[in-house]
Amino acid sequence: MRPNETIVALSTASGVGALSVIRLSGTKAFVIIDALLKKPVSNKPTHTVCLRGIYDEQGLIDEAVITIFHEGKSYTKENVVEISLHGSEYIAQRTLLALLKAGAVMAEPGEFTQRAFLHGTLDLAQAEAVADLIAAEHKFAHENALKQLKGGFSDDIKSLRERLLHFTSLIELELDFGEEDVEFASRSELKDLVIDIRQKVDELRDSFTLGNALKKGFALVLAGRPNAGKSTLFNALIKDEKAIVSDIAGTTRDAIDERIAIGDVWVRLIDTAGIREATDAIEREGINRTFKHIESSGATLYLFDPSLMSVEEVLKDLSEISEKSERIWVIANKLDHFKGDLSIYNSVFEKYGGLSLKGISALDVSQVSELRSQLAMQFTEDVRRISDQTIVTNARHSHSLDACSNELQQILDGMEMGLSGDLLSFHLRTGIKELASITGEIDNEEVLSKIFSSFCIGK
Ligand SMILES: Nc1nc2c(ncn2[C@@H]2O[C@H](COP(=O)(O)OP(=O)(O)OP(=O)(O)O)[C@@H](O)[C@H]2O)c(=O)[nH]1
Ligand SMILES: [Mg+2]
Repeated sequence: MRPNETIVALSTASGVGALSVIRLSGTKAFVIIDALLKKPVSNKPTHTVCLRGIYDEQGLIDEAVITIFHEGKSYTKENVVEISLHGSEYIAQRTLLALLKAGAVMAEPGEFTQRAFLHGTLDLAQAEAVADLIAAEHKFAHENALKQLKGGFSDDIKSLRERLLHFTSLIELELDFGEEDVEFASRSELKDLVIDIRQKVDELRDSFTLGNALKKGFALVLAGRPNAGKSTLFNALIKDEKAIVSDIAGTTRDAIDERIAIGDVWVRLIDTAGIREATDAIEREGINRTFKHIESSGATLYLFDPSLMSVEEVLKDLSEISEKSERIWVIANKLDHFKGDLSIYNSVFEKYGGLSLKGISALDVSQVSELRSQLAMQFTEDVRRISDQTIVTNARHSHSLDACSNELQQILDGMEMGLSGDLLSFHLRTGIKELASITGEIDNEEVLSKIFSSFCIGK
C-alpha cells in the first residue's frame, strides 16, 4: 500500500470502443487533472460532471467528460476523477502519459478496490465479490456475486463470529478470576452453541462444492461402455464435431471437454473413454481417467445401448460409478435400433434415474434437445433450491470455514475431556480468527496482496 501516491489506470478494456474511461484516485487527483485543463474542475462540488478539453504539451488531446468525487464520497473514499474519453487507444495512452507526468503513478491490479477495502467501503468478502461480478458470465454467478457484494454473506459470518466472541469473553473472564472457582460460561450452553455454529459453518463450507460448480460451470461426465454413443451425444450437445465418432469400440482414449450453456448455468461437458476391461495400457489409462473425472465432477450421465446390455451389466457399471459419483442420470441410447421393451430396465431407472426421459437416439436432434431441456430443468432446480441461501463460491472462504470447523470440533472433543478454560479460549480465538479472515478483519498483508493481484488493472 502506498497511501501517499495518486494512482491512475485505464478502467475500460484497451482497444477500440466508443469510450475509454481513465480513473484517478488519491490526495492529488484534483491537482493532477487540473494540470491538464485550461479551466479547473477542483473547485466544483462532489459528483459534478464537466466537459473539458484535455491538453498535454503538444496541445489538445480530446474533449472529455470529467466526473469528480470528493474524498469520503467515492468508491475508494479518496479524491477520485473519472475521465471519459473518445475510445481511441492513442487518446487513452496520451492522456495516461500526461497524467503520469503530472504526478500520478500507475495503479496495480485491484488497487482501487484495495483502497476501497482499506478505507472501509467494502469488507474483504465484498471486495472479492467485485472481482466475481466482473468475471460473471451467467445468471447464477451474477446473482451470487451481487448478493455477496451487498454484504449478505459478510453479515452471516459476522453474526457467527459475534456469538463465539461473546462466549470467549465469558471464558476469559473466568480466567481472570484465577484460583477462584467461578464459571461464567455455562459449559452446557457453550456446547450447544458450538454444535449449532459448527453446523452452520459446515453448511456454508459444504455449499462450496455446488457454489463453485455453479460459478465455474457444472461438470457433467458422459460415461458408459465403448460404442454406447457418448461422443455422438457429446457432439450433438455442443453442436460441433469435436469428438471422434466411430463404430470401433474404444475410439475415445482421453477425455475431451467443452463448456456449454444449459438453461441458466454453464456446464462443462466431458466425453470420456468407454468403460470395459482394457485391451492395452493406453486404454487402461484412459479408463482410469474416466473414473477420475466421474469422481471430481458434479454429475454423471450414464449412457447404455439396451440392445447389447443386460440389466445386470448396467447395474454392475452403475454400482462401480456410484462409488465415485453421488449424482447419476441414466439414459438408454440408440433407441432407433432397439426392438425390445425399455421397461425391463425399470429397476435401474428407479434406483438411479432422475430424469423423466429414459432413452434417446443421439442421432435424433429433437430427442437430444429434449434431453438438454431435462438437464436444464435439473440444473435450474439446483439454482432455485439454493437461491435464497448463502452459498460459498470462493475457495479461500471455504478453506477458512473448514479450519474454523476443525477448531470447533477440538472444543467439543476438549469439553468431553474436561479441557481447561485457557485451552478452550485458545481454540475459540483461533476459530474466530478464521472467520474474521473471510471478511478481512484481521491484518494479513500476504493474503491481501494475493487477493487483489488477481483483479484487473483499473478496478
Ligand atoms: N443407430 C444409432 N447409432 C448411434 C447412435 N449413437 C451413436 N451411434 C453410433 O454408434 C457408434 C459409436 O458411437 P460413439 O459416439 O463413437 O460411441 P462412444 O460411446 O463414444 O464410444 P467409445 O469412444 O469407443 O467409448 C458410431 O458408429 C455412432 O454413429 C444412435 O443413437 N443410434
Ligand atoms: Mg467416444
